[in-house]
Amino acid sequence: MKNILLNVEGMSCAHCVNSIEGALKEIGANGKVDLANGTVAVEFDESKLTLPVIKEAIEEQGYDVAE
Ligand SMILES: [Cu+2]
Repeated sequence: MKNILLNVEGMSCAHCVNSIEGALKEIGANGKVDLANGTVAVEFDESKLTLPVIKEAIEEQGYDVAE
């Protein structure tokens, strides 16, 4: 498993947390949102997922992932 920390803009409440963590779960990743820091810790299997797929899942929910 690989762990990454993404800076995500636009997260402000529990709804955002659920949207993002739910979207990550759907693609098979384990996400943990930190609202105070504006970050999402993502744990995923590198043989099954790639970073672009993870970013897309978050962006599809309406949030911007910073490089
Ligand atoms: Cu929200």
